[in-house]
Amino acid sequence: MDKGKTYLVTGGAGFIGSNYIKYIIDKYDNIKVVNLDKLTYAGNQENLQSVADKDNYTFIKGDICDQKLIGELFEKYSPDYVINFAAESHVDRSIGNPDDFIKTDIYGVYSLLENCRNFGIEKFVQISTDEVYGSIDKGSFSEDDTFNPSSPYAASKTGGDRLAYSYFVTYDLPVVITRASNNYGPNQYPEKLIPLFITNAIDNKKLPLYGDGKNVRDWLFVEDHCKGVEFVLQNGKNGEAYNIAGNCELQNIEITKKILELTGKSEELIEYVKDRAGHDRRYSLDDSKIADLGWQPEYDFEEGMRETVEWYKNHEYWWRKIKSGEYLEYYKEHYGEDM
Ligand code: NAD
Ligand code: TDX
Repeated sequence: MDKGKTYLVTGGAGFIGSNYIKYIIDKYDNIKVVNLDKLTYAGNQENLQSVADKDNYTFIKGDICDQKLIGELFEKYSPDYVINFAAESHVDRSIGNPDDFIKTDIYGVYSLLENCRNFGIEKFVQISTDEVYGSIDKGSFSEDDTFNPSSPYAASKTGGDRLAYSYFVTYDLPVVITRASNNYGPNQYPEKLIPLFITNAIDNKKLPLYGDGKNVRDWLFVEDHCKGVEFVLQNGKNGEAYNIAGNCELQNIEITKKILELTGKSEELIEYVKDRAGHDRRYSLDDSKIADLGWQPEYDFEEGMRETVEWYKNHEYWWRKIKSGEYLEYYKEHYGEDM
C-alpha cells in the first residue's frame, strides 16, 4: 500500500491528468499531490473542484519547460513520484502549428528529467501514446516494435518517450513509460472526436467525419487508463514501456452512429469532410505485457459511452463555456489572472 508518498503530477488540469488525480486521492488515504499545470487552453481547474480544498492537494500554475521552477518545486515538496501528463495533445493543432508541441512534448520532458536526475526520485512515469508506433493495417503493435510517428504531435511524443528511456539507460533514472489507446470519458476537451460529436449532436450541429470515416481507433475509458497508469507506477519494471489498450477497435463511423443513437439524433447530422493530413488509418495495441503483469481494462464500450454521453448531457455548463469562447473570461472572473 502506497501511503505517505508525494506525487508531482504535471498536466493535471487536463482531461486524463485530472481524472488521475481524483482517482489517486480517492484511492489512498495519506498521499500528497502537487499538480503543476500551465493552464493552456486545455487546462481547466473546474476539472478538480472536488479535490481543490483538500489539505493534501496543491495546485501550481507553471510550465514544465521552466527548469528553475521545477527545481524550486523539488526543493519544496520532495516528490517521490513524477507522473508527466503535460502535453500539447491534439493532432489537428499540431498540423497547423507544431511549435508548442516540440517545446512541451520534447523539451518539457527533458526539463523534468533533468530535475529528477539532480534531486532523485523513486519513479518517473512518462505518459506516451499509441501514436508513436504509427498506423498498422493488420495485427497489433508490441512495445518493442519500430516507431513510425506520422504527425508532429506523434513525433514530439516519440521524442519525449525516448528521452525518458535514455535517462534510464544513461543515468539509471527509474523511468517507466505508458502507451495508451484513444481515451474517452468525462472532462475531455470538446475538440476530440467523441466529446466534439456528442456536444454537436446535442445542439443539432453537423458531425464532421474526416475522409471515408473508416479510420480505426482503439477506445479506452479514462478511468481504466488512470488505473493502468497507477498499476504501471506500482508494478512496472524500470526502463520498460507498457501498452495500455481498451481492446475495443471501432471505425469512426461506428462511433458516430453510436453517439447519434445515444443522443437520439438523426444520421442526417453526419457530414463527410476533407481528410486530416497524414491521417493514420488504424491504431492497434498488443497489451499482453501489462496483462501478464495482472492488469486489464474493466469498462465495456457500451457502458463507458453511456456514462460519457450522460456526463456531457449533465455538464452543459462545463462545455458550453469552452465552445462559446467565453471560457477565458469566465475563468479570469472566477479564479483570477494568476491562478
Ligand atoms: P489535455 O490536452 O486534455 O491536457 C493536457 C494538460 O497539459 C492541460 O491541462 C494543459 O494545460 C497542460 N499543459 C500543456 N502544456 C504544458 C506545459 N508546458 N507545462 C505544464 N502543463 C502543460 O490532454 P489529455 O488528453 O489529458 O492527455 C494527457 C496525456 O496523455 C498527454 O501526454 C497525451 O499525449 C497522453 N495521451 C492522451 C490520449 C488521449 O486519447 N487523450 C491517449 C494516449 C496518451
Ligand atoms: O472532427 C473530427 N472528425 C474526425 O473524423 C475529429 C476531431 C476527429 N476525427 C477522426 C480522426 C481520428 O481518426 O476521429 C479519430 C479520432 O480523432 P481525435 O479525437 O482527434 O484523436 P486521435 O487523432 O486519434 O488522437 C488521440 O489519441 C491518441 C488523442 O488526441 C491523442 O492525444 C492520443 O495520443
